[in-house]
Amino acid sequence: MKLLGPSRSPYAFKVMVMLAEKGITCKFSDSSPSSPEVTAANPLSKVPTLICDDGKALYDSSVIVEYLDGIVDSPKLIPEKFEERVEVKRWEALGNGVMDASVAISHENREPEATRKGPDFYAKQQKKIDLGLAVMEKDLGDQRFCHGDRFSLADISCGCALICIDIRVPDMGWRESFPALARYAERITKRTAFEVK
Ligand SMILES: N[C@@H](CCC(=O)N[C@@H](CS)C(=O)NCC(=O)O)C(=O)O
Repeated sequence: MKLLGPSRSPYAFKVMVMLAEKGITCKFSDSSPSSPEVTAANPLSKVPTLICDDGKALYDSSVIVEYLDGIVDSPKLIPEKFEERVEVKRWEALGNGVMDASVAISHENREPEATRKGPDFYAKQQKKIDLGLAVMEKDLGDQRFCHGDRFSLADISCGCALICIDIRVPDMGWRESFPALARYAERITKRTAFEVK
């Protein structure tokens, strides 16, 4: 198996954490979305793209993590029970949405100031992050893990989203407004799997 996509992509990083948590060996290629390797495998030219051992390409981090959880039984990071599965996937969507908004802001910040989109764009993305974190803060409460009593894809998604904000929007200062998430981030990012970067 080979994972295409630089670890600075938060979506690729999410897959790398999943690989590490599952103990799956995989080759990595620091390929950009427009590289020939990615465009040949993924019609959407996006990373992460996973090339499976049979040559099949999988894309979108959500599909890739589902695949990885399925090919190795333990530890199970996406619950099998329907309601729990949906709940964990909801956390995943929340994490991905916060990453989308953070990535959108950081991309815009790289544009020349004169051609940048206006304050409405920034306010819209910031609102997604603020409201997303507010739901995470409320749902996490004083639990040890995002869902249930053990580590799951919900934690990978939430942890990666919080790391993504720190990297992409470093001056956001979210920790004061979301103290439970701040404590959680401190704890969860100490897991070995989050040190794969
Ligand atoms: N929903 C996708 C998002 C992937 C994504 O947008 N990746 C960015 C890199 S961080 C990309 O490939 N951008 C190139 C493009 O959108 O053309 C996932 O979870 O994998």
